Amino acid sequence: MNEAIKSVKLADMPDYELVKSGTGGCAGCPSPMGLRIVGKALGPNSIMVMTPSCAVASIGVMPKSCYDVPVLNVCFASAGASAAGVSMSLDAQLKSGELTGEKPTVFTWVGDGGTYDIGFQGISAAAERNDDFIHFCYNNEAYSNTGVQRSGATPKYATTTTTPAGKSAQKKNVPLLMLEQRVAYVATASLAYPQDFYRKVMKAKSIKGFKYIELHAPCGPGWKFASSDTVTLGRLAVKSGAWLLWEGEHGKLTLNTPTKPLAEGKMPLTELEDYLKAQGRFSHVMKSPQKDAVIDEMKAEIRREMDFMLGREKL
Ligand SMILES: Cc1ncc(C[n+]2csc(CCOP(=O)(O)OP(=O)(O)O)c2C)c(N)n1
Ligand SMILES: [Mg+2]
Repeated sequence: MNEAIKSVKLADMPDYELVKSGTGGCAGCPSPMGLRIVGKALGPNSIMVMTPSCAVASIGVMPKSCYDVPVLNVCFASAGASAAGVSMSLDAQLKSGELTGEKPTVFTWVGDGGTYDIGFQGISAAAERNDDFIHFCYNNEAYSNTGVQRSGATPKYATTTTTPAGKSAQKKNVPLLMLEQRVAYVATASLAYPQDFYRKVMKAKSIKGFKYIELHAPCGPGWKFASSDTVTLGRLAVKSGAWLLWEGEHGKLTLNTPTKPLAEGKMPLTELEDYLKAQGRFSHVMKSPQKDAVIDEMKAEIRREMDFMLGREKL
């Protein structure tokens, strides 16, 4: 691990703003909130690759853009290939002398639909080739932009417009797949822990090769909570164990605070019910006669994942 990159206080982060005024995102949207931190860590010498998503739909009307860096907006399947191409072209230009100075940081900003489902093969292939860019998945656990359809990242029992009675399948775990692909760097992050997220972006910037960072991104309209509660939902997810914070380099896993003390039982978990009842997409569970059994099943799944990650950390 690159120990030189320590936690930075919010007040000590650079003033640079990647997201300008005029974003068309909903109030409380996690995407611009996350991108602001990304911009502070990466700075203006960056190039962003995006696929269809809320982050693209809220960019503004051409020729205006709310993003301060060059943006390449590509189709879903090609985020991995496009970012790899941009990065390789910059390498070639630096080699030929056409470009001088520091190589711009190439990064993608893609939703969970674009990462887990539609663009997965291109991202997995870039990871396997160890192409030099950061893939960010901002995971709002649904296809929010098109009206909140379920994705591979939607948790079991959550309602979406395509799972009106609650999703019946377990969610995928793409960060874990990336860990087992032994990519140069992989991390999970949360909007409620911006210093942890900033440090992880700084670390990814310092490493050459393929980096994957997944940001848990609570979506008010999709999950049905008030726009002022985005960070509260993010914090409840981490404290209840519904979202785990960890990072890995070349397959070596480290659990981060507070996930590690929570998993080890050194800190009490927040009741999962507090997380579930703070959002409308689980309201059918809270009203169901099977409520206790469903919540017990969810808690057992969290325990299983925590135990798995504690064991995996020792490898
Ligand atoms: C190949 C293809 N299929 C479907 C669409 C329609 N579409 C546009 S945005 C979107 C949802 C994307 O979901 P996600 O990547 O999670 O981003 P979010 O909307 O949640 O920000 C879909 C399905 C498309 N543009 N291209
Ligand atoms: Mg999404």
